[in-house]
Amino acid sequence: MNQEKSIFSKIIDREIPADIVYEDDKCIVIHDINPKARVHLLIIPKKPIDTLFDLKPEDRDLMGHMMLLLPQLANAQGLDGFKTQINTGASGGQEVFHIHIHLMGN
Ligand code: DGP
Repeated sequence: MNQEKSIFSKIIDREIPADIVYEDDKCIVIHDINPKARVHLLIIPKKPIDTLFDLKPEDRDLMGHMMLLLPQLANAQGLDGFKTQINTGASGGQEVFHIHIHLMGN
């Protein structure tokens, strides 16, 4: 695991500000600082997993939890459809090495 605290862990720990739309014991949801759609949310686990390549079998429930949140968040934002994206690895376009799901809708 990357030893340095990610920008998302700093947001989770309230060390830097973010526009938080949802939080529970497993994850936090914020507005992307550089939105690519009218609604662009990031669903971020509190557990600092670097990339999808680093997932362990014990992360199954956590990942399922985040997937189940997607339609709830979309409904709350008034979206009747949305796109999701998980960039993985530098060559996959990942910039922040702390797993997150992009939810984008217009
Ligand atoms: P990715 O390429 O999947 O790693 O996307 C990282 C996203 O995180 C990118 O769309 C911009 C967003 N982002 C980066 N830093 C911050 C930040 O400090 N606050 C917020 N809200 N979003 C950030």
